[in-house]
Amino acid sequence: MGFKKDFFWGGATAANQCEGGWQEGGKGVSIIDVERGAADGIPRIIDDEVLDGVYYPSHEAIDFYHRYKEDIALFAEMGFKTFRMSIAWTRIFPNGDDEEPNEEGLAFYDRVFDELHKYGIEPLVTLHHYEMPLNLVKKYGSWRNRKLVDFAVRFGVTVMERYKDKVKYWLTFNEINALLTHWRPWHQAGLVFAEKENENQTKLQAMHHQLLASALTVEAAKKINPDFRIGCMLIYPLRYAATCRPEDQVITRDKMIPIYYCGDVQVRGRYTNVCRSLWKKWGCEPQMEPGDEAILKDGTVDFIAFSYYQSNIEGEKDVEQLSGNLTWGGKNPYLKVTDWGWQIDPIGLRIALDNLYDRYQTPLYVVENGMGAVDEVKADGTIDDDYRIEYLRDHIAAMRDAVDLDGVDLMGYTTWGCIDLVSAGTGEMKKRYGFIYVDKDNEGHGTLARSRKKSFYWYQNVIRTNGEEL
Ligand code: BGP
Repeated sequence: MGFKKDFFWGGATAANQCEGGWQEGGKGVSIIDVERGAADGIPRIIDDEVLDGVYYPSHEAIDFYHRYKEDIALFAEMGFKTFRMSIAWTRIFPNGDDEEPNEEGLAFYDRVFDELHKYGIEPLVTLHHYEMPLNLVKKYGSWRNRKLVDFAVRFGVTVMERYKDKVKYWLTFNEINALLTHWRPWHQAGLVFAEKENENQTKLQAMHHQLLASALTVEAAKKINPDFRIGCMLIYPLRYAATCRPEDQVITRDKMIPIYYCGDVQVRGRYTNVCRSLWKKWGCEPQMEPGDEAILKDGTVDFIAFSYYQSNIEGEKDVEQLSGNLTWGGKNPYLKVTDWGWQIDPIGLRIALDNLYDRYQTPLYVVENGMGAVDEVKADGTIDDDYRIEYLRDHIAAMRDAVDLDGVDLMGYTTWGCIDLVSAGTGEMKKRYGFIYVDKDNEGHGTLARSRKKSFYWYQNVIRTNGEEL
């Protein structure tokens, strides 16, 4: 009983939130490099180009680009079996439409993978994690343009060929379904909507292009190395009906449709009744070319990776709404919230695992979970993040129940932001998830020095005991 012997314990990051080095090694400008941090109630803003005198959090981030050796040594000290990271598209194809890849960028990730393997840490690599070359947004209108499929497949095939003996586990698009449910340009994969544009139509079309790119990449990957294991990656915000009124169950199911939309295509290989019901509701559907259905059918994934942070409630009447960043949906009187208004629901993770496994019967991988919180560094340098330990402990216990009691096939668990990094939602450093503290503030001040929080030692023991001692 308990977690598998070869369970993948580890942590997760994304290139644009940790690497920095935005102009180094021939890297091109990414859409994230022109995005400011949220300030004084003003949400993140995307500029047209890098402006003088403006602070962009991604430019230096936590400088993983130069400090990866030190960081990987700390992950190894915790006993990580895996490390989830992404490859910045702009390091490999600076403009996205370049004919040839950038060797310096390829060589950087060679060094990172070699360093991980030195400690026996298996990389888990996301191809697209909320960034893309700014050039593809400006010149082609991002994913609304079918040309993006070819550029993305070229990027995927290039890195898979290059790292075929160094990386076995891949994810095509981070939280791919967030394109349908969220409203940030990077959630919507570079889409900045034009006036009078039919947003829902554009979303469905852009989503179709991403699903094609994912399927074509999976198909090509299997030829590059038949041992590759490739997953989709879904955002999974659980939803409960606010009351036991039958109408509220229907509303809740409806709200889950965009959440399941991509899983249905990427696992089952076709637009299901669930997907088609969204087309009906939105009054539009993606335009397909002959052969597209076959592409989707042939490019299904081996496993489902997902992020889980919170649950919400849905209903027709009097549902008090939450106000935190990236949260949407109603307040649950039985749950506490984080400082950023995200509802804390460990049992919800068990339910999420059950829902996904019951529906798809495909191995699952929890690749993001964690609690963004303000940490206080004491005078002696220690950081007692008991709240983080409590959050993770309860979620791991719920995960164990899903495995032991419900029979879910679970591959691994990578906590989000295992080292403090830039928040995707707000651009802040203050919203910390890490076991490792990074000395840097929201305005970019700090030494970037790393230090171990109390949770560092706690997680080390969790991994040592394969989740037995929480
Ligand atoms: C997920 C993203 C991550 C990460 C996380 C936490 O949706 O995949 O990139 O950022 O959310 O969100 P935030 O950084 O806004 O706290």
